[in-house]
Amino acid sequence: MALSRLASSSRSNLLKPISLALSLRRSISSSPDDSSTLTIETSLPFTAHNCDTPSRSVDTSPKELMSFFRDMALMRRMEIAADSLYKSKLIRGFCHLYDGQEAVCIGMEAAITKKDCIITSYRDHCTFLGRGGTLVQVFAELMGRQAGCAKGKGGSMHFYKKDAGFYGGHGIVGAQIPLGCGLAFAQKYSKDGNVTFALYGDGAANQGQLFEALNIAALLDLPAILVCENNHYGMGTAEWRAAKSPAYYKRGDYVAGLKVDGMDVLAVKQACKFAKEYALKKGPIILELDTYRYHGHSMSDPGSTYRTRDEVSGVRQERDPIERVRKLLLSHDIAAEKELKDIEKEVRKEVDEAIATAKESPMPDPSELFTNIYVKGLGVEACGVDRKENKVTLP
Ligand SMILES: Cc1ncc(C[n+]2csc(CCOP(=O)(O)OP(=O)(O)O)c2C)c(N)n1
Ligand SMILES: [Mg+2]
Repeated sequence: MALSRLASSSRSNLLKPISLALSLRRSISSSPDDSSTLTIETSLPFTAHNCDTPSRSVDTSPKELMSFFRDMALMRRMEIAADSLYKSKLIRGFCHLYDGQEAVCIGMEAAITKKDCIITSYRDHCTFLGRGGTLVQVFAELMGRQAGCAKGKGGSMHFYKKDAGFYGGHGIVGAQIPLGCGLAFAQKYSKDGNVTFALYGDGAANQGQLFEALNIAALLDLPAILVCENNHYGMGTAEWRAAKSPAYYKRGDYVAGLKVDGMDVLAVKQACKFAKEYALKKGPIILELDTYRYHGHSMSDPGSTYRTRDEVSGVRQERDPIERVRKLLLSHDIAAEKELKDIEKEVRKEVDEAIATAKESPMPDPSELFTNIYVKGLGVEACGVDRKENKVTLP
């Protein structure tokens, strides 16, 4: 009974026709390397709370649209390959995949620089790639190898790339929100003109720490953009069962918010650009990005017990972020179908090669068990389980 209510109520909310994405400002014939400006209308209007709405007309170029297509296809393929590696037991432990949500990551990167910070949850593989991480670093980390971005010691949930402003990768639901506000505090303190995007899910949106962090961020006018990636489920719990008000963009009350179609990469780009400008002038803002995950919550969840297969295939058919860009490229004569298929083949090959390279990387040396744990020189003592054997003083 509950499941059928869930299936029918969420289906009607989740499906919005992809054809809406094709309401174009102008139609031109173009080439893939063309950097000239092309203006495209977002699929849906933005909905604002306590702030103006950005324009629905988004400036892009044929070149940018091609890169969106390629980058999202690469992320999709990477996550599907991670699924296979997990099933063949080459990846162990927790593993949360991002396929379906790619437009969030790609649209956000298109609006910001690597000096802006990003911090997110455990669903972090694509965010790392978007920040300039490599496929080999991703697969090596997932398989616990030395060449991984955290030397194979962090695994799926703890990707990190400080040199590109990526501060993880956090397994504790919601913990990244106050940490992200801390990053924004540092940015404000050093007056460096950059902002922090702290991403969290619709499940995390019900936690108290979000509101505590928002209060301080608003009091201090911190350049913090809190991004609720609303994929409509927290593990197997649908949003309507967990949230009295699922209007997450309004939940900051006195803090401005914007609701955005998170399956439309151009809408995400426009919203992130708007939010960055807003946050630098006025302080925190919430972006609610309406998105969807195709996989279950993690690899132990088939994702089919609390939602119907029809719901998943309906979103794929009507809102898929990659298909949306494919349609734009075709309708503007920027690329032919075959070129796009060739890109998908190239991407597949790139992923396979990266997996082969990652597999050659050795497992971490046992001595790595003692690195990156304590500050050097503290002389901390470690011992065996009986508290007597194997006592050593760590360097
Ligand atoms: C503090 C805490 N509580 C519970 C969990 C277990 N847990 C892991 S993910 C998750 C659901 C989070 O859902 P959401 O915030 O919507 O993010 P999504 O997985 O959909 O990206 C829960 C309850 C945890 N990791 N940390
Ligand atoms: Mg969720």
